Amino acid sequence: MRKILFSLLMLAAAPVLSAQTYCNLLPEPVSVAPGHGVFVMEDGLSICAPDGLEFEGGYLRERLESVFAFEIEVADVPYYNGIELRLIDGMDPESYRLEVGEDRVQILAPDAAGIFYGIQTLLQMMPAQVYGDGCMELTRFVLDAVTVDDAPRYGYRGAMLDVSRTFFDVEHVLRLIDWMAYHKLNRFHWHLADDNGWRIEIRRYPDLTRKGAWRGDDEVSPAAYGQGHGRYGGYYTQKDIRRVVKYAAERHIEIIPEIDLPGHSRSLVGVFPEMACDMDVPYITANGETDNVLCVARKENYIILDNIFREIAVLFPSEYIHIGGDEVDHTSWNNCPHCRAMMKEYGLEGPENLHSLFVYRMEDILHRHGRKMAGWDEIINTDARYDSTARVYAWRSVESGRAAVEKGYSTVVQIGEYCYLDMKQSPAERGHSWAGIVPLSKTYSLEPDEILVGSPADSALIVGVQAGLWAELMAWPPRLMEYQYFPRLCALAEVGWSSKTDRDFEDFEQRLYNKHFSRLYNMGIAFRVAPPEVAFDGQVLDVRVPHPSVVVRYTMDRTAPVASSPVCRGEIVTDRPEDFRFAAFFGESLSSISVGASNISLYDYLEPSTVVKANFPMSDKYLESLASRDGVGLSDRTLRAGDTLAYVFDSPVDCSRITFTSGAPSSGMFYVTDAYVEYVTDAGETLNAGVLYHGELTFRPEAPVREVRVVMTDSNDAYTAVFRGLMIEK
Ligand code: TNX
Repeated sequence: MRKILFSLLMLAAAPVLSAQTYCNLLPEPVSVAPGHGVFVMEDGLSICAPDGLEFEGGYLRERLESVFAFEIEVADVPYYNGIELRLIDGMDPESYRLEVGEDRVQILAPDAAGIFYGIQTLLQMMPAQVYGDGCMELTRFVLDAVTVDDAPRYGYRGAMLDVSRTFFDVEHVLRLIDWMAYHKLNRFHWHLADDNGWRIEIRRYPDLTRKGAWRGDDEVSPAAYGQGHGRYGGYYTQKDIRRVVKYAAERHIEIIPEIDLPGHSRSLVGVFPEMACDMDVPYITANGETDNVLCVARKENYIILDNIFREIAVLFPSEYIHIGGDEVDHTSWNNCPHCRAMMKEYGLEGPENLHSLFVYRMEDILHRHGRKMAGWDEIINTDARYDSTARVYAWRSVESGRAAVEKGYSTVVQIGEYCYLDMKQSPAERGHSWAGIVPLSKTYSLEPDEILVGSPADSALIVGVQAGLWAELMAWPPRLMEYQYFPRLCALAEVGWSSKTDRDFEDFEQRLYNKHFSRLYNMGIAFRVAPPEVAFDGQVLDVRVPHPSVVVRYTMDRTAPVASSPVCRGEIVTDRPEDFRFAAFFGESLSSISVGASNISLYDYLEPSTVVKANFPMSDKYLESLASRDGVGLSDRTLRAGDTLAYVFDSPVDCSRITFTSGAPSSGMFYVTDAYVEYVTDAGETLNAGVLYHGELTFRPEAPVREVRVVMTDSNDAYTAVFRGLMIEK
């Protein structure tokens, strides 16, 4: 009896186990037709992989062997009770049919890519541990009979990674490629050079990586984004690059390399200053960089670039090479005698046209190396017409994407408000926000035809979609890269693969919770877990637990919940709702940000009358602003040791906690890197409150406070530092 009760309970508690093995596929396939019976995987299971599919056969075996206790043979003839991979004619590229029958599994496709995607779908029918490194030791697994017919919507399904602002080593990149492959993505756009680091070895110019790949006090480029005073950086040798290109190609992913020119070229100009314009008018770009624009008129520049791209073209077999072309500050061209003369000579109206001229020349160089050119959407800012094969990556806005399509260019959609995974996922999380908050639902809602296309004919110009991860903020906290990519990259993968009519956000979210999160977990990805929704109704804290696979934990002292905090099962009756904090946990290691009830104010702040003083240059308007809690103040120069900012209160303030934070309000960039905080008590004593950690410090004063001082111990790593008003809790 007990036994029966127990198994009934188990059934009730584990609905996922009883679901059909072909449910919860992601991206959603074109069609899934349930069959009759089951296919039993047990000892003796074999894989048939004929000529040309050796890699695919071995790949499938390796994954399956991570869940089974027995070994699996790969042969080139089909066996009874086997999985057969077979190439057939007459299907669309990258499509496949996966048939699970009672006595065999077949994957049919016109090409190895299609076979590979069929394998991915089959893996999704297995226990999620199939993505792990093998401790399950199953002796048997039963697949439900089914036929999946599937094909991608777009031929270009990409992910972009900026490895310049934050360097990710080869192992990181290989892991990302695996994760992409699991999602049927097929293009990796590798942003290899930007202001903050040159990441690819060029044999002809060893200084590019010897010097240009490193930042720090004695390097060609100063540190950035709070990386501190140590030597920071890294690069890929050509051997590394070959390894990554091969690894990706085996997984049917083409790599498109990018060298960002003629702006965003600080790492290049740092190594070869003569490549910049011949002038010394200072400028600061949209990204806060200086001296990062190449001179268009200097002939030798094109020889150097030609030599660089010759090596790049040898390393990367991709159809396209990306030359960047975004966000060029025009100050240097407007002031450089050679650029001005060039504008005159060619009858160019302004610097935009000089930009187009530069892009023409790059296109020419790439053509000479047998490649087509791709660039960010600024390359079509003028009426310039590049070769009909040029490809535009739309990023700035829907309008700029529309312009690319209207001008007839093959277009990749990486529009910020949908596809920039460096944007915050909610207001309280780390990230940029210039393109808005980009939650999962926003990425999922991308429908390129609807936003970009005037006529049905234009639709063919949209070659696909891509998620981009810019890396200014990726160095900290650890694994933020994974948090930003996932699960938003899953959403983008479905946008790229599944037809419009097969897509539904709620259904997608259910598939994530039902199964895909545990797949990601087994892949070893530190993905983002959404925080619970909490509201207070006057007596009860009502906590919405998003799904049974997630556990919500709480604290009653305003600290962030940890894995040992008590579990919350719905409602909590309390008269101190502001003290509660909640977080959602997935598995043993992942948790959401911590939140309180969203409809009450969680903190009781004091707003004492304050005067702010600085012994370094800061304008009066900023000093005044800093006297209030939401104030912001920028220093007029890079900070130095000994610089001090003081918040002086009119009368001593009795409070429980004081928080100093720094950095731009949305992104946290330009924070105060090296400083400690001290405060003066009403008795006139000066006490040390501690050193800043990533630009922040919270302390509990021992006595009423007259003054709080932030004292710099070293220089920060930008042309400015951003201070913020104090948060003083009652
Ligand atoms: C704009 S996207 C940039 C990047 C920044 C990014 C930050 C693009 C072509 N340029 O340089 O990293 O914004 O979101």
